[in-house]
Amino acid sequence: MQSTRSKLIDLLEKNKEQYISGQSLSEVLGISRSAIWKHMNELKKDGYIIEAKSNKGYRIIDFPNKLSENTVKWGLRTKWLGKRIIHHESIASTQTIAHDEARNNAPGGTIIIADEQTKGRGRIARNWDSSKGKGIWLSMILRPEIQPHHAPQLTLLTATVLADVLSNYVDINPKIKWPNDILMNNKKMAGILTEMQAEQDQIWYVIIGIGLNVNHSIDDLPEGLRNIATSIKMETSKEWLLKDLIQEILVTFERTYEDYLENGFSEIKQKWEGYGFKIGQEIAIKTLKEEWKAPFLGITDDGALLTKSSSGETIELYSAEIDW
Ligand code: BT5
Repeated sequence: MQSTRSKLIDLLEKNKEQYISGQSLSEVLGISRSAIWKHMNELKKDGYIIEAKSNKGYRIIDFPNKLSENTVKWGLRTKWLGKRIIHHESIASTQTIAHDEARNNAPGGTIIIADEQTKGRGRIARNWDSSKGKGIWLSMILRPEIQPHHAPQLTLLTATVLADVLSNYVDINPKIKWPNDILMNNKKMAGILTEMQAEQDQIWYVIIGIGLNVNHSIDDLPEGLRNIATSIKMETSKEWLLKDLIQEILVTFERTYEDYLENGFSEIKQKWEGYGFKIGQEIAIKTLKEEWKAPFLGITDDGALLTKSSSGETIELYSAEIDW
């Protein structure tokens, strides 16, 4: 259910051009005028700029460039994704909270975001640097009715969503490096971590974690990442509103995901290959048994990497060490 706070923000947003009186707010929301006044003070603490004029009422002037449940919800044009948002200023990892929430029956579409993660996670216990206020550190809970072995398709889907937002909204030309890195000029700008709880033929829930570097200058990155990572600001020379980018990601994700559930993976696959890093070019592959070079041909329906064996047959690789 929509909280009184977000209803209040909606009302103020819809009446942006004019003042709305305390009396009418209290009638519409069914709460006292002093309760309205308390909510207004809370919104100001969140960073909203609200003008209050004695015979006229309230008017919203500006919203904060600070994440909160309200700022992300304000103006969010999704049907179900992000209808419930849990925001933390500082947390070990949004993935951990998302797992706890999902186990406690949180609905699909629940979003966890944090300003900072102190133990952000990559794949196979690698770290994800998540410095305060600089990027989007977000996990979403999904409950798709798909076969568990199709879940890796969701990682590829998410990568195309991020690439679409970066191309269409930010206006840069990203590449997707198999399986889950978003690159700009050969440096990593975003990573995706998909985790799930499932039985043999049923998914209980999927958690998709997105880490996207947004307003980092080079000095905001740890030294070890400065040669291999980048941010939207480093590529565009300007600051971006995190809230706007999150909304773009959520809207694009919802549309793409619904389309995928209805029509399957083939469109995503095509799109992915359009963004694919080094498609058609030679890569160096290393398995436990051998090392060889072969062209990267594309991806399969279940997200495997399509290439040639050392003897020239087309093969699918699910995991291998690849030197790009
Ligand atoms: C990933 O892992 O790329 C998945 C990252 C997912 C992060 C999100 S943030 C929200 C949610 N909560 C979490 O705790 N995690 C998810 P992987 O492919 O394993 O890449 C990890 C490697 O990327 C590290 O070993 C570093 O080399 C590099 N790296 C770490 N932090 C980075 C950053 N901020 N930007 C670019 N590269 C980074």
